[in-house]
Amino acid sequence: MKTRISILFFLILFSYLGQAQEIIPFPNHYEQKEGKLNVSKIVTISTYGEFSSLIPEFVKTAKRFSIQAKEKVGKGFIQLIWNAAIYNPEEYRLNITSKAITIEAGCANGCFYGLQSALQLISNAGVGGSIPCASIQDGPRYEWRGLMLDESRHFMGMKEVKSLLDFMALYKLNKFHWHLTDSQGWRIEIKQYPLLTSIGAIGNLTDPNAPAKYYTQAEIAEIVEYAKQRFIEIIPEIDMPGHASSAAKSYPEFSGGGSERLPDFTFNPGKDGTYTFLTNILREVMTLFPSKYIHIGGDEVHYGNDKWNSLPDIQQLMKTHELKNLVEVEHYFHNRMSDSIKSMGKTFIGWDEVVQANLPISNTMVMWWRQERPELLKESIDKGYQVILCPRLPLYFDFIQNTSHKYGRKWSDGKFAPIESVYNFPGTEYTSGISISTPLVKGIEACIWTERIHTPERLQFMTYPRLSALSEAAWTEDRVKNFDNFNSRMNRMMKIYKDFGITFFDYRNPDSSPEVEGAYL
Ligand code: TNX
Repeated sequence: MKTRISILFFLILFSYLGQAQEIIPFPNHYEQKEGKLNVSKIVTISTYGEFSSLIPEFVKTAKRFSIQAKEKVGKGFIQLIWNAAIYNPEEYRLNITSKAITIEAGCANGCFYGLQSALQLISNAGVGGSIPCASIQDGPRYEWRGLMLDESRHFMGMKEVKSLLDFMALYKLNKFHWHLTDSQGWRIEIKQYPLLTSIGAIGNLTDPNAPAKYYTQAEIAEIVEYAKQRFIEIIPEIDMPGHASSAAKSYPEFSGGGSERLPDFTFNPGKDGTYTFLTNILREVMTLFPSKYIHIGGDEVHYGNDKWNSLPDIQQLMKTHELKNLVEVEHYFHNRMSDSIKSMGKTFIGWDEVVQANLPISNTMVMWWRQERPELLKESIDKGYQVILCPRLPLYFDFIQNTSHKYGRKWSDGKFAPIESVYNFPGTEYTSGISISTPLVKGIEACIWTERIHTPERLQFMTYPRLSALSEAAWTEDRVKNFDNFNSRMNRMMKIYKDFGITFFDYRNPDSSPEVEGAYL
């Protein structure tokens, strides 16, 4: 079978010239050899058996260029070869000889990553250019290489999400954590509870009366499939029991009230009906997302649970279960939700507030976000929880990336999140004294909170190029990482951004890319 197909969008930009080894994230073993491989206009990919069904899956919409896929081994310019001896599903070996590029992997994921590297090399060289012969042996430093997007505070929509997924695929990032609910808007259709979207999806942080914006279940399914083709797993987050105003105002019978500043901020942990309501929601959510994980937030409940002190249901709950204070009520809530998640066969993920809730070790993952509280990271590891590192500094992309920027966040001491600190993560600055080289630390994740990001343009400005630095932090071992070398590889990456109309911050020439205005100061 010989099909004319076209390749994953941006990778083949034959007009650019550059150094062949300009791969981002940089491979973990790269050895240059004698000789070179010339790149001509037609690139064929050949494979057979295990990987043959893979090609049409990911080789999709063309930009400027098309390739030919052949189902015959040994014939293509790029040859995909299944190698059962490569156990890590994400690992690949890539060999460039003067005749061809071979990619060996034991799994489709590794093959996909090998292709990403090969296609970067080819596009860097350009038609008529050449790639130095080399041998690459590569696999990720972390198995969890994540990006989170908050679509509640400001809804970004399908086009932006797909574009993020495309760049995640280029960067070998593999977990998209989707913050779909929060006080400012409920963004996922739940058929059993239609008011969640007919009421709860109205508004955003800038305009509480903005027309309802949310994803239908059909749209969610489309995005999940789009991600799957790029070897990205989507982990939905339904935040509870705080950050819940949009749901609590849709179904006030489950509201646990709020504070003066944050009305209806919580669900009511004192009512059995609340657990049924939330479990039914999660059950529907789980049918849409094949991931074994579900994130239930759990953060910042104390911001708006004053009302719990006076709600009779909660006072009764405290008596019955001998709960001494509101934190214990919170923990009780987490345990009940954890039970229900476990009974549905999924793993519970929560923000680092859940560390002290006594949740089952085997079924809980913690996201450490409070960089000023390293003791919570230590406690998570000591207790045996699996952990993802996503400390605000330097991994929250709503923090500014340059001193001249005004609209994003800064920490109280003036610290923010420049690209270099993302690149150097985990390093030791934020995790000093804590042994993070344990298998319990599954990986790292950057979070894009959108209180101060109200348009796709600003979303991109805050994301790029820090996402490229994140990818290298997540994929590449310390012994190979080098910020100066990364900087030189960014020249080409910025051309890719330009070519695809991405608004990015040119961190080496700040004046050339002024800050895209934020929602408010
Ligand atoms: C903290 S991270 C939050 C979010 C905000 C973010 C802004 C976390 C678990 N909670 O609700 O959007 O800071 O940087």
